[in-house]
Order: sequence, then C-alpha cells, then structure tokens
Amino acid sequence: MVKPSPSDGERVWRLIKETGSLDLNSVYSYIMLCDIFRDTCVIAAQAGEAVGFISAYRRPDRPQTLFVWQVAVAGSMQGQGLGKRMLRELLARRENADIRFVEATIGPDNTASRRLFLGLAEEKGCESSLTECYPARFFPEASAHEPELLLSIGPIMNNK
Ligand code: 9YT
Repeated sequence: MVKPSPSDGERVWRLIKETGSLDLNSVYSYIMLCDIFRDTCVIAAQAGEAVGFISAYRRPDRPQTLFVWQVAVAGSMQGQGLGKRMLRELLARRENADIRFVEATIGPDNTASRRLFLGLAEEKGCESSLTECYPARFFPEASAHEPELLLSIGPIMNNK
C-alpha cells in the first residue's frame, strides 16, 4: 500500500472500470490524481495490477478536510478490510497529520462505503453526519445517476 505514481494512472483506471459501481473518469484524470494529488491518494497492487485505490484531496476551501473522491476495491479483495486499511494509511502519513475531517459522497445504497466511513468514525471516536449533497437531477437523465449524499466525519483529534 503506497503513494501512487503517474505511471499507475492506467491501472487505476482499469480497476475503477472493473468495479462497475464507480463513476469512470478519464485515464488522464487518474494520471493527474496519481501525480499531483499523490500525498492524499493510495494504491494497493498485486502482481502488477491495482487491487485497491483511494483518490482524495484536501478541500481548497477547508484544507484540514480530506475529501475522499473514490474508494475502489477489486472484487477479489472485497470483505478483507482493504478499504479501511487504505484510509488508515492516508491518515497516518506525516504530511496528513493535520487533517481533522473526512468527507465523501456516496449513493444511498452504497452500504459498503457507509460502513467503511462510519467504522472509521467509531475508531477515531468522532461524530458522523449524512446529508443531501448532489441530487439526481444534477446528472444527465440518460445516465440515471443516483443522488450523492455527503458523509462527513470529524473532528479527528488523534490523527498522529
Ligand atoms: C467514496 C466513493 O467512492 N464515492 C463515489 C463517488 C462517485 N459516485 C464516484 O466518483 O464514483
């Protein structure tokens, strides 16, 4: 489990495509995440393939808030706590020690992600909230996109 490099962008894109449940962005966007945002992203690889990836960035308007964009775990690795381990790894980095809040948007039926973030809140002994964020009408009708709910946890006080 390491910080990604720009050359990981393509394998990350393949992982996201295979999960089938996440919004697939351009390869270019994953290359940039793996480059410019590498301090707040993490990749888990096996036999040269990405089996886990978290993309995240500090919110420009609130730099102590880590906005987690996508959590991806390969089918073969599901149910083994990889998502939680990747989140812990991000927060444990020295350069991320000042992060106090973690946010993510999730679909209403994404129980795995919900469990992941609520588990983290419990582990850190902090509050969590779930509020409406991006309604389905924000997305093109043809994409039949679910609404995105904002899950927020914090303040995290023991992030050392
Ligand atoms: C936490 C997470 O994976 N959220 C997904 C947001 C959105 N639906 C996407 O980028 O896939």
